[in-house]
Amino acid sequence: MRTVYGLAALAGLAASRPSPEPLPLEARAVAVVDQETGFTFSETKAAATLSSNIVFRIATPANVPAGQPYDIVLQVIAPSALGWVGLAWGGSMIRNPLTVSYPNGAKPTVSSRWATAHSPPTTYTGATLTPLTNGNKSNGTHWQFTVKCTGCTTYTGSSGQVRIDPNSSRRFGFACANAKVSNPSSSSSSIPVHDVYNYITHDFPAGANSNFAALLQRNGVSGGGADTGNTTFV
Ligand code: HEM
Ligand SMILES: *[C@@H]1O[C@H](CO)[C@@H](O)[C@H](O)[C@H]1NC(C)=O
Ligand SMILES: *[C@@H]1O[C@H](CO)[C@@H](O)[C@H](O)[C@H]1NC(C)=O
Ligand SMILES: *[C@@H]1O[C@H](CO)[C@@H](O)[C@H](O)[C@H]1NC(C)=O
Ligand SMILES: CC(=O)N[C@H]1CO[C@H](CO)[C@@H](O)[C@@H]1O
Repeated sequence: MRTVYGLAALAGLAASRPSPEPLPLEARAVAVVDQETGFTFSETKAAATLSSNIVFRIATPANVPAGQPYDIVLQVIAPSALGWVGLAWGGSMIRNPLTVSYPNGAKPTVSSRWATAHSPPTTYTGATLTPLTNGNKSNGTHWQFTVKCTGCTTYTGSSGQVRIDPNSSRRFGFACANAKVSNPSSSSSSIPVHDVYNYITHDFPAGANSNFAALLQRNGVSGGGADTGNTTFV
């Protein structure tokens, strides 16, 4: 992605003109250090309405070996007005991990789902979501959760095995609804259909953490980089 920008800028110079604006769907590498958990997240904002965003943040271990599965930390901040928000890791609703959450008093509920059609998704056990001891909360305007996910970045999709390359950008789908879920304390609550769905392009490298496993430990969660459970990336 950076190379494409560089070439565009050079082409602009050669023509003695300002370089063109990046394409709207180009991932923007925005790194955010979250003081509460200590993780460096790559952040992408998704428009829920004309005047409000859902903030999606992903932290990855640095130096994931090629081809290896790896855990991530997902942090989401959502406007209180929303009844639920969801992230579709494969960029569409069907046959990829869906991470759905909804407000539940002081602490949001996070739920792993999977859809085989454009109908209510069911529980997906291929991804495990573990809340960190920090970063799950709500106030008058927003609710926020922070979880480790094992299984969000590798899965078997419609056309076989998928592994999100931690060195790349990725197009995700997201969705949200105004209506509240029926049983917010349950991770298997039925959820009403979305009012909005759309796409974001997320840059993974901006969220690389060389001390990923140590940061997990600081936030009360074991595990490390790879799904082997080895803390290779401290
Ligand atoms: C709660 C029950 C749900 C129902 C009944 C439902 C139904 C649908 C339908 C009918 C469409 C096609 C819309 C169109 O063509 O205009 C769609 C698209 C979509 N849905 Fe859902 N959905 C549900 C939950 C979810 C959840 C939890 C997510 C999580 C992110 C999600 C993400 C998407 C996305 C990204 C699209 C657009 C891409 C695609 O068509 O696959 N949906 N949904
Ligand atoms: C990811 O990028 C870094 C820095 O460019 C490189 O050192 C590393 O080998 C890459 N890893 C993979 C798995 O491609
Ligand atoms: C409410 O919570 C959100 C998400 O944690 C935070 O960004 C925002 O600053 C908080 N607002 C106030 C007034 O504390
Ligand atoms: C995990 O760690 C153990 C103990 O250090 C080692 O024997 C094993 O080979 C490691 N596995 C992987 C996949 O790195
Ligand atoms: C499991 C869980 O919810 N852990 C924590 C989430 O974060 C808040 C603080 O932001 C803690 O109070 C919770 O214990």
